[in-house]
Amino acid sequence: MSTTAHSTPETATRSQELMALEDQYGAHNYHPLPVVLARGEGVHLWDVEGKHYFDFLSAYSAVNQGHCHPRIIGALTEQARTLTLTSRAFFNDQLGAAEKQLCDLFNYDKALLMNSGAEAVETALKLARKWGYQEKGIAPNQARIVVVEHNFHGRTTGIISFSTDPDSTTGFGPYVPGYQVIPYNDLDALAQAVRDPHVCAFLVEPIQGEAGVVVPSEGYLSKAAALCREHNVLFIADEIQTGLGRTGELLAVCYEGVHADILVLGKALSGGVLPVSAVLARNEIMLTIQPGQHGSTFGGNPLACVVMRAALDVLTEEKLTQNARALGEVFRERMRQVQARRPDVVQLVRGKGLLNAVVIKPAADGRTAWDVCVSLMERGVLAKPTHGDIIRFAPPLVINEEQLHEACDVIEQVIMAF
Ligand code: IF1
Repeated sequence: MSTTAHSTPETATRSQELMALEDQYGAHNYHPLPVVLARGEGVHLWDVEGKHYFDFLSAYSAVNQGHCHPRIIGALTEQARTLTLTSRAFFNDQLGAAEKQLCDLFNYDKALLMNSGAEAVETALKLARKWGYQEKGIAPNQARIVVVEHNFHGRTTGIISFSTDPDSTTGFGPYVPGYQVIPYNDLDALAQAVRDPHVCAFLVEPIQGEAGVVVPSEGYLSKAAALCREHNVLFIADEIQTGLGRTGELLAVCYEGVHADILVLGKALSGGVLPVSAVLARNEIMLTIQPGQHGSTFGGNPLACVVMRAALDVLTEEKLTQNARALGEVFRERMRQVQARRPDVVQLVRGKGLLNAVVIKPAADGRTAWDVCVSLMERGVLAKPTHGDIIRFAPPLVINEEQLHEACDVIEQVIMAF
């Protein structure tokens, strides 16, 4: 029982009451902006007091299809009345078709469905190691996987073992061995690392999301994939945040024609309706895992399968990738105009499609990107800073040009007044 009092003032708003509840009864593993959301539709969010916001985070790119998309919710409610979970001890009538739809859309032999993104990344790492031993002939327990600095692939103890962010690693050791960290966007470092015959895979985000929408040099991904092929190393693309239309291509690796050996998807795979993630690979890799060697209670459940199929249908039929490509250009042009007027505030603008970031120079009085985000929130635009000075802007891909300009007007007002 908590010993500290958590009373809220008599005139507390509903939002304040709800924030106090979380403060008293919830773990303090986040520091949210002080807004309590109650309803969402498309690009729109409303807080408990009914105030409207444009969502410019999309739950970190999990809501590419917009909040509560009617087609996805329809599929969810229909299946929820029918059959939600059987476990994989038995077959169900939705999994095969869902796996086929994934394999056809992304051009792979097989799919393995999990729940969270971290679980899918862990699955990819296990597949790579298994392949390393069985197909590449690496000595037992000697497999190594190359990763990059400032990576973000999830929060499990296995994944944070190769994080370079002290917030992700400090106090969570001992760490899982078998990883080598090299600089991002550095082909010489990769060329050197993959020469080690114990290396079975290279895991990389095509654009680093959490690091602050860090876009690598033109050609990095294709040359990295070529180096992996040359040294019989699996190229694992973590497209959990960059995939599913977010960057203006179906996958961010498509900009360079790269077909990853192992593709990892999550977040918007369900349109933000429930957790579903997937790992896709060719037979030679996927079949290194045999019955009983990997799984999850909810992995491949019929409810998630139906939701995923509707989310993918919405993505393709509503041409969200094309919209992200076009409106991303509009957004960056608007932000560059703001940068030109306030170069003392906007350090740079970067991104692809509707995954963008604006780097803010801290003000002389110490105000930071956080303060910009609080001002944006007060004016009805929700975005979140990362690493102090970077604001990620990632609206749902269903946003239209009029809504984009309306939100950009707010961003411009806030930055001009900063
Ligand atoms: C949080 C960050 C983003 C991801 C990539 C795997 C995962 C993620 C490229 C794991 C998840 C989420 C996690 C969430 C906030 C958000 C995030 F700030 F943490 F780093 F997007 F950048 N690969 N990213 O981005 O997927 O297990 O969460 O489903 O932990 O606060 P997950």
